[in-house]
Amino acid sequence: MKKIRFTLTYMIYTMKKLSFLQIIAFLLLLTCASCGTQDDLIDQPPYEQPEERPDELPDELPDEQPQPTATFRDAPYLIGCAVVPSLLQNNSKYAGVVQEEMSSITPENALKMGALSRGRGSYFWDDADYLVEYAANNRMRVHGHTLIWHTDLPGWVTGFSGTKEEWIALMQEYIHEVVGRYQGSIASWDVVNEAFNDDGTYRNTIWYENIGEEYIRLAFEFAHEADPTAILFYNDYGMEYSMAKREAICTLVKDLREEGVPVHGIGLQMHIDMYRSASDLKASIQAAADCGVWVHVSEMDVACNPEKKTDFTFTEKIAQQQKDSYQAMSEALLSLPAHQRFGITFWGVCDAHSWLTPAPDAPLPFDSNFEKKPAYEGITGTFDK
Ligand code: 9MR
Repeated sequence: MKKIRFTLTYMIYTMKKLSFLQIIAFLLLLTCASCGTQDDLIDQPPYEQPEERPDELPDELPDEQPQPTATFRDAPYLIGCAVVPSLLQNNSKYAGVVQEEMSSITPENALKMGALSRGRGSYFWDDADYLVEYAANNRMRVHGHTLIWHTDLPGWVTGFSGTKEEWIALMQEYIHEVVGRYQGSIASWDVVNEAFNDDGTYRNTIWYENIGEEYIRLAFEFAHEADPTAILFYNDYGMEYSMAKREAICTLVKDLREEGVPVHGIGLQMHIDMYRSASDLKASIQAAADCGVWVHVSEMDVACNPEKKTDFTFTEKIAQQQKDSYQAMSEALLSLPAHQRFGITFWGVCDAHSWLTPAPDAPLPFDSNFEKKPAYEGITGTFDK
């Protein structure tokens, strides 16, 4: 009682010493402090009783947590595949694998002249537009395949007759239209595809016949004019088995670059079979890299039934051999400086949709049910080596 009386006397004494405004401020402060306390209580999570702790630790500690397994998206280079718009649109498993695993796509056919060009100045863009938009929505790179090739040409081109200058104008117009349309959204192009025979001589294509070997240089220049930011590739198969072709491609690329022609990369298609030696793969990748350009393994698949036997079975032994080929390829790419690894593109999403599998075969890292094959691990197993 004595204590309360003392406190009241002290408060009255203090208040007498304060101005009116100071008293109001003091009272406001008291009110706010009490509001804060109530809010804090409301916000507090419900109290939880701590679980009872065992007095002793169990005799055996649980095993280490399993490490998450690497996926294609963890690769130290971009992994992609060739895609078909109708399958992306209508097959959810197909779309699922592309979305979960791929960082890059190449339209398998939608950007070929035969698919795009309906007549001079007339184009069918729908499929290519769809893929470019799909890639943008899924944050994937698009690699454009292919501008100048000897096959898959529209009838109006194979039937065209004109002077060399008219052929050059036709080619220029086409490259400007296509590359220009996708400027900034298609990162890279196979500008010229398969210009050499296996013996290293020029393939006698409609372009070579009508323009001469100069058509290659011109195609790169036209593509660069249409999109100066695009990475431009010479793309071909066979560098792993033909020394003559390897030599011809490397000489072409080095010569063009010395002349200042914008050639930025070599695409090695790599349609190989499981009997191809790891040293062949490595040597061809290294030869391309020695040209000082980007290296793209651009259409890889590993045929397991190159003899096209009708009674082919994909045994465990074959699966292992195929795995070794994919592993060797990834190791070869990883042996290059990072700034030269453009990536690996598989030619299809799964075995069922490969260009090879009208015949019995199993060339890709995903089987026909979109399940991962040993080949998948062959690749992911190289990532942290
Ligand atoms: O896989 C492609 C197939 O669907 C087409 O019918 C064919 C003709 O356009 O081209 C296939 O892809 C080829 C690629 O464009 C160039 N390198 C060889 C590929 C397999 O033939």
